[in-house]
This record gives sequence, C-alpha cells and structure tokens, in this order.
Amino acid sequence: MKTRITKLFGIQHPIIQGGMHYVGFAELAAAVSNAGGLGIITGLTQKTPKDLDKEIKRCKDMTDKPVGVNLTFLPTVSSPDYPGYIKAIIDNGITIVETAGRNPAPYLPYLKEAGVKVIHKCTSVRHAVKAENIGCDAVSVDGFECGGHPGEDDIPNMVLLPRAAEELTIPFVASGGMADARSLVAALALGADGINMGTRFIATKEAPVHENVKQAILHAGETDTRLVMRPLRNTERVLNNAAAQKLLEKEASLGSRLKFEDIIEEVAGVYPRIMQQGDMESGVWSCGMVAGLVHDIPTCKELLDRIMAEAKQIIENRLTAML
Ligand code: FMN
Repeated sequence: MKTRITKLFGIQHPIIQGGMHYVGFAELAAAVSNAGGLGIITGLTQKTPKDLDKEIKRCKDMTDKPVGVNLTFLPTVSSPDYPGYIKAIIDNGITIVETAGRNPAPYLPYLKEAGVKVIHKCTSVRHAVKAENIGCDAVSVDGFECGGHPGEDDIPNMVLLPRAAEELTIPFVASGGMADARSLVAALALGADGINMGTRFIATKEAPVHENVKQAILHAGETDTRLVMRPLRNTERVLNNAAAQKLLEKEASLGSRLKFEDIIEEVAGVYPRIMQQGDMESGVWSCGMVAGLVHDIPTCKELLDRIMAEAKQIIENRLTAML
C-alpha cells in the first residue's frame, strides 16, 4: 500500500507507533520499524539527552529501517533540556520527529535545518491547521477515543478526521481507537493517509513492559477507561483502577479548588512502577478505549502483516462486492 505517509517517511506500511512514556524504548521502536511500520522512541522517557543518545544508538543496532523520536512539549514551568534532546536526535541521524503537547514552533527551525521531517500530534482541527501553517510535514490527528491526552474538545474521529481532511493540505494519520485492518480502511476512507496506534502496540510481544500491563489491556473492555484531570484542563484518558477512582473522588470533592499538588500521589512518577514493576493499582496510566478491540498479544510483525492482509481483503472483497 502506498500513501503520502509511506512516501514521506520511506516506510512499507502506513502504520506508526506513537510515542509512549515508559513503553517507547528501543526494543519496541525497532520491532515496529523492522515490521515495516514506523517505530518511535519516546524522548522524555530518557532522563537526559545523553540517555536518549544511548537509546537511539541501541535502537540503530536493532534496525536499519527509519525510526522516529517523540518529543512531548510539556506545560511545565521547569522545561526539560529540549535543545539537548534535539542535538542527540540530529547527531544520531534521526530524520523523523513526532512532536506533541505545546506548539513546536520554537524548535522547528533547528529540526528543519537538519532535514528532519516533523509530524505533530493534534487533538483539534485548528491545531492541525496551525501545525501545517508553521511548517510541519504531517500531522497525527488524535480523536477523543485516544489513550493519553485527548484535549478538551471531545471530538471523536468519525467527525474529526473528515474535518481535518477538509482543512489540511499536508498528509495526516488517524490516531486514537486504531487497532486493526478495519480501523486502517476506515481511516483511509475518512481522508487519512495512515494510522497511528498507541494502546494496541503495548499488547505486543516486543513491548518492553511488565506482563501485567499487557494482561490489563487484554482484559479491558471499551467502557473501562476514565477521563482524569479534566478540572485542570489537562485531561488524560486512563485505564480505570483504584488510583483513577481515588483521583476522581478528589476531583469531585475539591471541585474548582483542585490543584495538581492534590493528585501528585496518583499521577507523578508512577510510570516506572506500573510499566516496569507491574504494580497496576499504584497510579493512573494512559490507555485508549481501543483496549476493547485488543484480543491477543502478537509480535509487531504478526500484527502489521495481519492488518495489511485483512485491509486488502476488506477493500477487494467486502467493499468492492458492494458496488
Ligand atoms: N503521546 C505522546 O505524545 N507522548 C507520550 O509520552 C505519550 N505517552 C503515552 C503513554 C501511554 C501508556 C499511552 C497509551 C499513550 C501515550 N501517548 C503519548 C499517546 C500515544 O502516542 C497515541 O497518540 C495514543 O495512544 C493513540 O491512541 P490509542 O491508544 O487509542 O491508539
């Protein structure tokens, strides 16, 4: 299958693995890229630019296919060393960066000058248009279904994707709720040039997370996620667990008086405990509604091969037969 996204990134299949905190290590990124998709290392999971430098080198030892790095621009006061991370990216010859969070404009000139292609993740059409206007090469349009931060507009992909198609000239991938061949074909029909998956890629053999995390996704249904931190306008879709319930109780009781400090126990620094130690109730962690569509733990290659084979069948058999 050839789309504007496969051409832009030089990949075989129009399938991207989105950056994921404490999931997007070298092992997963390499496995996705070796399977013909685009694997992405999560920049900020590496504590320093030097750590990112090592992680990219580790990944390059595992694949000679294109690999990207995610840079999430956080709404924090004490900013991470973004120039240092960007230097590690450029020095290692990485040519694809997925940006997310705040407007990437301040850092775009450095990336563009080094010939890096930038795909910015957006949860609204207006942000996607802005990304196009400031010079991003592509966007990842993240619908309300998505795991992680869906923004505050709550527009699901059935409306968000065709609206993005109406406004954008640059290519875009559909993100949020994507799991299989049906998702891919639907996304293409709605105007996207490929898909970006998060949650689905956690439940793969190569994802370097504790088995408990994979089992939690396998056993979760589409009704098992919750939105937390909405009162702080930093909404996150997480898997329902004891920590999510505790956090939601605090939100209900404190109302507009809620501050980030009130929920530190549930959100701050919890990812290593969950993703690496498998302590599943110890905090909240991002997970998409798409967990309801995850029924197995394949290798990345099995997953991508299946998606592409079944997509062909849907297009050639199911859809063509309807004409
Ligand atoms: N997106 C980022 O841009 N930066 C992150 O650090 C990040 N961490 C994530 C951690 C987890 C556990 C999950 C599930 C998602 C995370 N995301 C992050 C969002 C994903 O890259 C992707 O956009 C999202 O998962 C798509 O929705 P889906 O889960 O329905 O596939």
